[in-house]
Amino acid sequence: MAFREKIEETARNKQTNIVLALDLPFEKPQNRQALLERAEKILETVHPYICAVKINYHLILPLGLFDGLQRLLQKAHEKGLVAIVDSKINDIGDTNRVIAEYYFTAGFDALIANPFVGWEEGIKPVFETAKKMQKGVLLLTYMSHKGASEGYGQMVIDTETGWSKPQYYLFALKALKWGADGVIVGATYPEKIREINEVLDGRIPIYSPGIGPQGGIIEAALRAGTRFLIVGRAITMADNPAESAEKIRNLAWQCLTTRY
Ligand code: O7M
Repeated sequence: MAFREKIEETARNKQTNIVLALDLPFEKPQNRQALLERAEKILETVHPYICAVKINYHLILPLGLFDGLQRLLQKAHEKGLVAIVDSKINDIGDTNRVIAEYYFTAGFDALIANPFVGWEEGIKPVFETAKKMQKGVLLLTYMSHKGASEGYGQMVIDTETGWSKPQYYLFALKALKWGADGVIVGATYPEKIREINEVLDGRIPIYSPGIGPQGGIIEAALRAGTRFLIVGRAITMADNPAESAEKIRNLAWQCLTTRY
């Protein structure tokens, strides 16, 4: 099954639109076994409340792709979760293709890429590789941090149409044109979610990180049009991650299913 159907089906069946950002603080290399065990324990207790797990450099770097991380991926898949790798691919096409091949071969169902590199000799090989291997590609469209306005928010002149538009608006159009499986828009900017959702016209789901420690509000993001919430520290650093995940899931699902 293709990524997009897989995550929608999992979300529907488990009644959750939460993607867990399984990020943990820095550990010395000699403590990597303990780091892996901590990550596994969180996954073990939190999995009933999430539809997917997103893995970032926090674990890729210390655990290694074909070593500790594969154990974690196997566990995620055994629990029926979808696995997304968040390395925000951002290089020339040939390099991007190799990065995508490694991540998909390791077992990830989807990856995240940065549209700033453009299509030809940029992101095109990532989409080609994903299509060949039945995997998904999510594109950054407006990030959650304050500095996002300096890149994703700047007014630019589109080289193809000559239009003067905000960068994120053009990225949303490119996501449609390139056939992305999702776009990332910070939960900290509900007005951007709304605007991008209008451009996408319901054809591509929005994934929003940034609730909790970054200041985003669950209800505001979902009402603006977010489909999936990406949640890290509000769960991983909670005294009781399962309890926190359950609360966030219940609120988010209720919001999502009653917003229309
Ligand atoms: O909930 P947090 O703030 O602890 O973690 C958020 C996660 O989402 C963390 O893994 C970030 O790297 C990621 N993220 C953002 O916080 N902001 C963005 O704009 C984009 C991402 C992301 O997931 O990109 C794919």
